[in-house]
Amino acid sequence: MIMSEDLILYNGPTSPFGRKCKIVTLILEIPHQEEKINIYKSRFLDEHNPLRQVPTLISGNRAIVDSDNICLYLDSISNKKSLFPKDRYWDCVTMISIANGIMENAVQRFIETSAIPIEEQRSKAIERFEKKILRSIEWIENKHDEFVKEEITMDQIAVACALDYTSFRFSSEWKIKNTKLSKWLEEITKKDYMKITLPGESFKYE
Ligand SMILES: N[C@@H](CCC(=O)N[C@@H](CS)C(=O)NCC(=O)O)C(=O)O
Repeated sequence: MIMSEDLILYNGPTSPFGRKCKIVTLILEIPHQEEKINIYKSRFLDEHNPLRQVPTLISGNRAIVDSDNICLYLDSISNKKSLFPKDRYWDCVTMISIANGIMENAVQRFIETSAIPIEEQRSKAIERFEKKILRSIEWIENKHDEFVKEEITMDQIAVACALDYTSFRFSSEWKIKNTKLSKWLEEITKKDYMKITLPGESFKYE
């Protein structure tokens, strides 16, 4: 039996990658402690994760890094139905990677536009981040009927986090053209696991 003191999820207040992991703990009802840390002041984490990133999961004396590995690990220790459907496993993990790519580009775009003095910002890079985000959302929209099922799965969790983060840090304009995803996100954001994990106040980039 897993005890809450066995697992510590180091998370950030706005990380979409951390949100994915937290949602998995909620859906699979995995007891754990969550610590929201200021990553820029968390030198203690380097010993476990030299990239010093959230999310990082500590399980006993093992550290698990990267949100995908954490979600797989949480799924593996749960006795609930897996969030990775066997019959469409490769489509599911591919969709997760595209959703992760949206998050990575949105994070990079946000850093470039909010933490770098305007005269040093790279407009070509910003344009590339935005193109990748919008092209990926359109790609997911076209696959909507394949991956949106009654039952929640890991790819749906990743896509919901990616879309919500895009609206939070970049723009909600993607909703105009991608109406199926927009409607679906509206429904899924009513779930407790989405409400409980809404982004909080971020720490200053340093
Ligand atoms: N591939 C990683 C990405 C995690 C990531 O980029 N985390 C960001 C917060 S959203 C972070 O910790 N940034 C601090 C830094 O890289 O210095 C994952 O999936 O967990």
